[in-house]
Amino acid sequence: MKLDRFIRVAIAVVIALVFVVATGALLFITESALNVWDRLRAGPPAVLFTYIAVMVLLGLAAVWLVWRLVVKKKVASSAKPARALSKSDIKKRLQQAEAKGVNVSDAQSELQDLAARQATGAIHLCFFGEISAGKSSLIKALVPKADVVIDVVGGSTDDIRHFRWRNATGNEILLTDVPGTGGHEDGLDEIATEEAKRSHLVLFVCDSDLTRAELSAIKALLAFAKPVILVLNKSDRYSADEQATLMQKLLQRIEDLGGEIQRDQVVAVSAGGEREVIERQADGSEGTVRRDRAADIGVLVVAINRLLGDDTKSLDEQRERAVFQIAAEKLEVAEGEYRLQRSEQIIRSATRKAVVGAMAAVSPGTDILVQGYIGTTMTQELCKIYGAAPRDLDVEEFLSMGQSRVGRALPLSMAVAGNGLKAFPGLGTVVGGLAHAVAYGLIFDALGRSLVLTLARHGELVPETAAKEFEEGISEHLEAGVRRIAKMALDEKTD
Ligand SMILES: Nc1nc2c(ncn2[C@@H]2O[C@H](COP(=O)(O)OP(=O)(O)OP(=O)(O)O)[C@@H](O)[C@H]2O)c(=O)[nH]1
Ligand SMILES: [Mg+2]
Repeated sequence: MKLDRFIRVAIAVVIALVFVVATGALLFITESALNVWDRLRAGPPAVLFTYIAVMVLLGLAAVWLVWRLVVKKKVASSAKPARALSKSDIKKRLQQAEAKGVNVSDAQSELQDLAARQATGAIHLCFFGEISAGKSSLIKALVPKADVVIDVVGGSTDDIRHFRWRNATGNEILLTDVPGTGGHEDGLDEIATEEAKRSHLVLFVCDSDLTRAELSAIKALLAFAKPVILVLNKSDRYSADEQATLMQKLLQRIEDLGGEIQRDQVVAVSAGGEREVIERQADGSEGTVRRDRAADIGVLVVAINRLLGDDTKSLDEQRERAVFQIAAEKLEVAEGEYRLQRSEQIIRSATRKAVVGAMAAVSPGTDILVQGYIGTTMTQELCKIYGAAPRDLDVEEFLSMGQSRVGRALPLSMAVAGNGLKAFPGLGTVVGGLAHAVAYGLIFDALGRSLVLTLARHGELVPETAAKEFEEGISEHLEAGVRRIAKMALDEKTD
């Protein structure tokens, strides 16, 4: 209670003092201003106007400085542009990335492949769907000579094959057989999905109601503006009533997707395939023989012809845009790899400087550790790699937040460093200064890595988030970097 009263009195005294000082300052400023004003008015008008102009300029400069320092700069967004990419857009992006040193070969070969396909003028139809839906069988039904692999065991197609087919309208058509999705082999789903996106038209093959995975695959294709025909295969397995109910369900699901697939683009067929039948032989014995099942794919051919008959030019433009999008995605992956690689170099160089600095210092002070020149440079360079343009204040804030966590992290870092150095034989226990240097290096390394993680996630420097990441991930980062940084310190020592 007594203390409370004391604080109140102290605050009252401070308020009184502030009032007196503020009043005095106001009086002083007013008097000076009036004085200057009177003198200016008495003098020549040119001096008055020059004076006003200088004051206005100084005011504007101050506002501009405050704006630069305090108000957030717009961060260069890495988000994808909403509009479709044009040829010149994607070419420009490739050139810019290549100039930076990004490996653009994957994206580039996507465009080269497109050019080669465009030169032949062929229309690509891709049979896509889950394993064993009957994609290869459908191709065989359309092109009996096609040497596709058909098997009851799913996963029989494991690469991309094209088969020539001429339809009634005389279009040059290539039917593409791709691996089924949902199999066990890694990477095949991606190969199949990419090829489907490269085609003009996708025949999405299913053999029963659509699963959640199939629905999301169709959605992904529609997001690439792919024309899709939904093919219910193996309809011979269903009675007329069952088939009607199933078709009704499929049509409903397609409608729920937003009506981008017309009702006449959903067809029920039977590719045929083979079936095993038990036959009585001439000698009276029974044996199993394989017989071809008759195919019934007329409605599919009609649906294909209707779509192709429409306007192959706009199909071609749609396909081109889809491939540009694939190329842009590949470029983004390459840019991500490039950023990681460059960040690695920046962190390594900062860590090395921290280790060298700590070894050179007689008694290195932790206070200058993170907030010093090395920390600032590393933060700015990493931000630049991720297209973030942080305010100087944000960089300072992040580093000072990081610094405040260093105190707690240092003992742990020292312990990890000491342990790590034990892995190098011949050092014995005389590793005091060295352990310090490694511990400092580890902290820099952890700081850089947590910053990269948050930059990759948010695309900008959010000091609090990055500092939190540093605090939470520190023990993991320390353990991950210790051998590398201990070796770095030992190399420096022997140099
Ligand atoms: N009953 C019936 N079976 C079919 C039909 N079409 C294909 N099959 C059978 O379904 C199985 C799988 O056929 P595939 O053509 O190899 O299927 P796929 O989609 O190419 O399979 P993956 O390449 O492994 O993804 C085979 O045993 C075919 O005989 C059909 O219309 N009716
Ligand atoms: Mg197949």
